[in-house]
Amino acid sequence: MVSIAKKILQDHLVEGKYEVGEEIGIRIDHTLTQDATGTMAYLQFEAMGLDKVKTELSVSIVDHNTTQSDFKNPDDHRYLQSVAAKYGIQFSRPGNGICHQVFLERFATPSKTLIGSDSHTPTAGGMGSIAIGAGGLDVAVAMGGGPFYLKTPKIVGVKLTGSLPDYVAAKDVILEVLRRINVKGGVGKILEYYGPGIKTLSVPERATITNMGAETGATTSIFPSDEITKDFLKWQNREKDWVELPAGEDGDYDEIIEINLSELEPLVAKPHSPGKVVPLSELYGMKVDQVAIGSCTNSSLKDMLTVSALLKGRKIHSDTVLGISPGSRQVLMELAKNGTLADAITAGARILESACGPCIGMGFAPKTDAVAVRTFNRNFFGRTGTKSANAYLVSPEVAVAAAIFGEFTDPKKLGEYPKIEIPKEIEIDDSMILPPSETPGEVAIIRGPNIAPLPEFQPLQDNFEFKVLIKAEDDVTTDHIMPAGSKILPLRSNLPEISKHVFEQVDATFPERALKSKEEGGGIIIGGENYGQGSSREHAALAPMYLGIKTVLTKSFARIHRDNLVNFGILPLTFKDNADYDRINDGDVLEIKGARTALKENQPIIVHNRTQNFDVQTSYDFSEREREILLAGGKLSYTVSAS
Ligand code: MIC
Ligand code: SF4
Repeated sequence: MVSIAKKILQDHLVEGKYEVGEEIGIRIDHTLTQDATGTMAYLQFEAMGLDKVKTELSVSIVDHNTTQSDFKNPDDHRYLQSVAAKYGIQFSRPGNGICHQVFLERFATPSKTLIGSDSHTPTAGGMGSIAIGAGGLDVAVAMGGGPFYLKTPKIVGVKLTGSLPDYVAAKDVILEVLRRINVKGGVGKILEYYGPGIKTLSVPERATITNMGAETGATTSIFPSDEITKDFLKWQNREKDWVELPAGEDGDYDEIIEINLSELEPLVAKPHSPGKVVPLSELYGMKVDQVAIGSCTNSSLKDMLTVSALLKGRKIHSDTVLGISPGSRQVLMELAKNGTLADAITAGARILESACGPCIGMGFAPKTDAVAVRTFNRNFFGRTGTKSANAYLVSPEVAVAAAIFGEFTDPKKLGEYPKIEIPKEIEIDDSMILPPSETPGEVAIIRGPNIAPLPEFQPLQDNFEFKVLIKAEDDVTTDHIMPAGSKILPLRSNLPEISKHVFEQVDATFPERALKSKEEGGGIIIGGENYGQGSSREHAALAPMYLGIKTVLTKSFARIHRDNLVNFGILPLTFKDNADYDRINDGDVLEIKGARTALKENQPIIVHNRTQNFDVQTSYDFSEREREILLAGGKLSYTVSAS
């Protein structure tokens, strides 16, 4: 047998040889965008000049920018709605829910390939799709019928045995994976779950695990498609979408991780990394100021019913605030209809919109120096919207206990673990998902003043002379490079404006210094290990490009960010000898001679430090296609000129 992941990838192979580490091109069946990355993706799709998407299914979901403190968010929504109507895309309106939850409920299909302009696209892996997060431009190209390129990943089998004890949740499974392999351990790999333990997990629980698998740096994560998947699809009135994908066996994998579910205990990821996992018991007694429950990781009906059942008949602690965002309108509607929403409200929960909300700093920011306990997947520095806050990631069960007792404590104190009955039948109402127009020729694209045109892309220069503008440490996230939050996220369709916030949390003078050196030839960023981990936001490449950044030289890159840099014509190079990282200083002037020739001939690029007069040997692992993209000045120029 072969693993599920390998089978789906091979079935979709259109270019290259399936060999670990080699670049392959795969056919993409489904695409997903959310609004914060979607506006840029659709501007790029428009620039390709096509009449219609060429995928089986493309979905545009509005869930990130829903604060609407002025015209910017609603302008973007109208733009996205008009684009969807015109180009054959399903449009999930604001209020309908978080992209991954909505996609899982209404669209995800076993054995299909999906790419999404959001790093948590692997949520659909809980349904047996190969679901990969990518930059918006890659999604735009896939909508145009182009393949998606990736390095053939290793397939790691995650063997689950046993069953989860009471008060231990799916979230603890993925926290355990992170405890073992940390935030880089999944790079170049797909995590495929198998073993008898999977039969104890529902589709939403599987999706919690595949969703947060993104935090390991993995290409994606996937579960088999079995009777449990079939029942979920039936429940969603989509039984026809079911395809069986039998679980793999020990011999199918390049590596194996074994987890006995029965031995797990509640875990917590401490600030500021999802990889800083410790047993909850280590934190018992620590005061908790804020609890937020929701996000694409933990907002399914099962999660929400558990939360309501635990809150029932209790009141939250007077020093702790609690916010709950149900993952979708479908979930919210069920809670409202069966009355369990009232249990949460009575307990003192603030019910937030079915959207990303606090997960991406869009409202519900915690107080100064807060301990914020969240069921989310990321606790990067500054992401809550309050710089001094410390965010801890936990399961919904642990979150409720913290809200009730005002401190980290054993959730068993809440009494017997509630037995959750999921309603046999739920109301399926897709009226907030608008199908594309039947007369697309008549649809005009609506562009408000917040939608700025795309910048011009120049072919790669041969010679560079640039200043080191910042020396970043290990594990710098895209939230460091291009922060989100309620002030900055609305600027996603306006590059000149959003670029004023690059590296704001780390060094607020960066944009100004970068623009100055742009006039003198441009800048270079020096980075540590795993540079650009986290989000798929291509703005973390586009905005630095706009500020004149030509090259990023690091110890290593996170996958999506590296691809985004290539897509926008910024050279991502790595040190041949990491010791050179220490020799370069902020402000040094570096130069590269003959970059075009080197790339054309697939020869190494040497970076000369002019200030200190030494050479830095660098490496790259670009495929021929990527070298051509870089030479053309980015993927858009490359794609448009190729078509
Ligand atoms: C995130 O969780 O960081 C986001 C916001 O959903 C991002 C996408 C974005 O920055 O728009 C992601 O995960 O890719
Ligand atoms: Fe939205 Fe948070 Fe999920 Fe990103 S991680 S898609 S911001 S809920």
